[in-house]
Amino acid sequence: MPIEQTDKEVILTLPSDPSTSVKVLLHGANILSWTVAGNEKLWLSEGAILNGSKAVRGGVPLVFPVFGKSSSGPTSTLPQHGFARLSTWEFLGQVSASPLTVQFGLGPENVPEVLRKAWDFDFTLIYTISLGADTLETAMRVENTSSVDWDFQILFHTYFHIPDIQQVEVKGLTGTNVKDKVSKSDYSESNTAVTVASEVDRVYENVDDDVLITSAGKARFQIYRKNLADVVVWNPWVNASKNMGDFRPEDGYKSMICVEAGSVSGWTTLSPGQTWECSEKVKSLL
Ligand code: TA6
Repeated sequence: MPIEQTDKEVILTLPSDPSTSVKVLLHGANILSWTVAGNEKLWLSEGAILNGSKAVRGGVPLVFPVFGKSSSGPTSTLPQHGFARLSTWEFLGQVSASPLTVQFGLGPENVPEVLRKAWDFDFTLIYTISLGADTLETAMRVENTSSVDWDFQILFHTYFHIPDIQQVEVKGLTGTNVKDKVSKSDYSESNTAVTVASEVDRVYENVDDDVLITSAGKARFQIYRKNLADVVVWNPWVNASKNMGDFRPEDGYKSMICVEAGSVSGWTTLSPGQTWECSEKVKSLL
């Protein structure tokens, strides 16, 4: 069955290779798993809470309408990373067989009341997920269905599974401006590859090149982005991992890296009736 649906999840399985699949939790429309020929490509915490009571720690959490915490404006009363990952999305069905593609939808009626009141605008999100032989494409269509302008940020908060964080390099970021949340500084990335040997929490702004993740010198993931100018790189390392109750095992930071495609360094304004689209396509190379 290419598409299986339960009351909590939707599972896509390639007819040509049943060991290539994607599992989506309706809570947050959070991709929990992406396998290619039986190999898991995403990292999901063993302590992830999947009962809808909080955001999922791992896979591909969705960030909308705000990245991080906003100190002012309509999103300032929302929790970190907004409400998209805290809401139960509607499964809208299959839209194509090849590539195997499904859609999920979110509107104010799906958002928990306290969050809807905190950001009280009308909107529609249509989230499209496509599974190829060695690719996963995620796309979002954002529509302002209200009578006033509103601003948003958006990001796919992807947790990639990698064998050993100390062998990872992230390429394609050279020369871009960095907002470094650990050193609390801004600078231009001078390294030809970003490596991780301590906590890393950086927003790379207006990244022109395609991003490549390598492991032990071998290309592992190629990331293609449309309308997602920014790339966030995050690894919590030892202490932050310990301090997150749902980040397990505590040394799980050794097996993951978040490389997140987003439009987060500024704000996008939508007028009534206006739509905006973005997409990220990840090709698994190993
Ligand atoms: O994307 C990086 C980041 O903003 C980090 O600052 C860290 O907070 C991470 O997201 C996880 O955030 P969460 O709200 O999921 O614990």
